[in-house]
Amino acid sequence: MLLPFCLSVYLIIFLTHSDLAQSRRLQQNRRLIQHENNIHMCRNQSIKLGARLVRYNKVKPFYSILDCFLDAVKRHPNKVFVHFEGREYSYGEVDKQSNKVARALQAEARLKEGDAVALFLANEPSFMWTWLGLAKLGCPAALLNYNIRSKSLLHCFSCCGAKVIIASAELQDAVEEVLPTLREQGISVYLLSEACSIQGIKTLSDKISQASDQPLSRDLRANVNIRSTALYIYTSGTTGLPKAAVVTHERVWAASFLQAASGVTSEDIFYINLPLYHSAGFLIGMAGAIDRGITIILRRKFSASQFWDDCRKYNVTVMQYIGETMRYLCNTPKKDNEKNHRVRIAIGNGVRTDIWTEFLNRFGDIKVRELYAATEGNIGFINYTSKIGVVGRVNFVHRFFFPYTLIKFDVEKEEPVRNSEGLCIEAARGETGLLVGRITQRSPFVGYAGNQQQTEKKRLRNVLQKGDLYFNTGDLLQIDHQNFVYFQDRVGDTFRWKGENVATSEVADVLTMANCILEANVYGVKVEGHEGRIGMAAVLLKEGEDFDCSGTFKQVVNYLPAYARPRFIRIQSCLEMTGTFKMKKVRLVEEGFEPAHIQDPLYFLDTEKKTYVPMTEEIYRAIAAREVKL
Ligand SMILES: *[C@@H]1O[C@H](CO)[C@@H](O)[C@H](O)[C@H]1NC(C)=O
Ligand SMILES: *[C@@H]1O[C@H](CO)[C@@H](O)[C@H](O)[C@H]1NC(C)=O
Ligand SMILES: CC(=O)N[C@H]1CO[C@H](CO)[C@@H](O)[C@@H]1O
Repeated sequence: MLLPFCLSVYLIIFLTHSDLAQSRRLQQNRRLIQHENNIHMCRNQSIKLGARLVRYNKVKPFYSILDCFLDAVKRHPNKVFVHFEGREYSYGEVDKQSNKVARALQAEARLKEGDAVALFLANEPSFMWTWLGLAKLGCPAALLNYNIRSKSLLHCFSCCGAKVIIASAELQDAVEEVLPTLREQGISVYLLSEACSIQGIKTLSDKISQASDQPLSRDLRANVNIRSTALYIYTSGTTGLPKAAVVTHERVWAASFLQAASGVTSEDIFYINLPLYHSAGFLIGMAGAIDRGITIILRRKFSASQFWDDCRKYNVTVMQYIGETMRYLCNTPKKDNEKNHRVRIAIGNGVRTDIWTEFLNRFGDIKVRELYAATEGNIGFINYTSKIGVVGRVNFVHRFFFPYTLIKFDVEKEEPVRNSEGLCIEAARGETGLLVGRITQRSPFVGYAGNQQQTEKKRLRNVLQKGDLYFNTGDLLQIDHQNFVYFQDRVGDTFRWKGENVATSEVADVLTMANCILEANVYGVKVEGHEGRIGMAAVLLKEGEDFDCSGTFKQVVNYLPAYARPRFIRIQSCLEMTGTFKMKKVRLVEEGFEPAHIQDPLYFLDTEKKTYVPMTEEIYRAIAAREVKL
């Protein structure tokens, strides 16, 4: 009998074993019994986690992830909390450091409970203790992506309503660029540095080092409860600039339980190489590690060549991944010792079936916990099956508690198919459909901070009945005859490259600011041997203008992070529209960037020459042969 358990209102865990029995019928009984035990353990574990969340919903005073950290500090002050660039920081040290941060900010910025503070920080331990310090003051933190600049940075900053921004010293230039606007708005700008000669930027490190490390009173955060906003995490929705998803304390708990649900114990050592500004790194990685009371190995950024050496050096037992991670690891040259490590669990999402198989063949018996969830979404799946390529398994009990469905989607028109009554049509078994989750009391959609319009856009009405309301995930999935769920693609106006989601309209806005471009249609195209899709644009030039290779390059590089830049630009004499005046993308996406197949003038963003250059067969071949770094 298969039993699903609801871990929380947002995350559902699927436990299943029948596929194992099917696919490995020939395996010995012993192995099967072992597996049955695992299933029971998982099931027991998820009952326990579900019960914990129910308890946290009631207990007074509210028990937050910060309280959990403080308990871990009491239990093992000398245990290493984080290893970073050759230094280790114990639970006790990080706690004291966060007290100092909280006291410095209290004195300097006069922060009080509920004030949002924007963090513009690199992946380093100061990210962790600055956030903990803010939590001690009852202040929600907005986690800004450190790759964003100028207009995007200002936009992200302003949508969380913060009056204070704290930046890493290495990001000083990016802050300086937007400083005049910040000052106009009366924002206090702090740099984690001892000195700074720029007027309007205050230093914080000196104040932190002078502050007392004594614990702060719990009264400072007396009003924080499970429904309070803990964080703002930015997501690239379907349109426009990034949006700040409101992350409540309840959601922090739900996400941090994923480690426990994946079988991580207090003995494990967790490797974080994903950015802490995303929910994967911050919530599943760091908050999850706090929940388990374990040691984190933190890296500034992912490095495929260092990966296994780090794992061996620090005895890493649990790794986190996104689809790209596994592909990059599989692309490294084969070595004799590559099965020699202690990694036993991998938690993440987005790995493709072929890569998943290759990864296991090369790096040994690692339990892959593939999950599907959106930061702001109201449903999620985690793979508890042994079926490669599957993100989860569904059944009727789950659908009863968390009603969702896959509906037929017209990729050409980029909208759900509706029948004569104006209702959506459910996709058949084995057919790809758009995943939508009904918005209910139990599975709410909190929405985006300060952006009612975007929140509304993610809502889909009249789906199966007149007047009903669903959350539109923007993801195409497939459910097969055995109830296994497969991720297919992402629809709408985003593409995903290097693990980041990019809103095409944001890129288009930047392109049309270039002098020569009148209109731009931005989309992502597949590149052989890479995860996701790389940015490409079809553009219409202004009357009488030629394409300005270097001007457009400057525009793109000044305003967009590397992963969002259109690497290919195709000049068209008119941009094709749909009946509802949306730009048509489907054919452009299919046509890709092969010069032999495209009559329009085609350009390539050459990072070495620092300009767009005409796209040639030679460049095309070099990309295919991976001689050009994308
Ligand atoms: C799960 O819980 C049941 C009873 O609640 C217990 O009998 C069983 O041994 C547990 N299984 C594991 C693997 O912990
Ligand atoms: C890793 O484990 C080995 C053997 O148990 C131990 O000697 C070593 O100190 C550990 N390394 C770290 C960084 O904890
Ligand atoms: C819990 C569980 O069985 N998870 C599985 C998810 O899929 C991978 C790929 O085969 C398995 O290795 C995991 O065991």
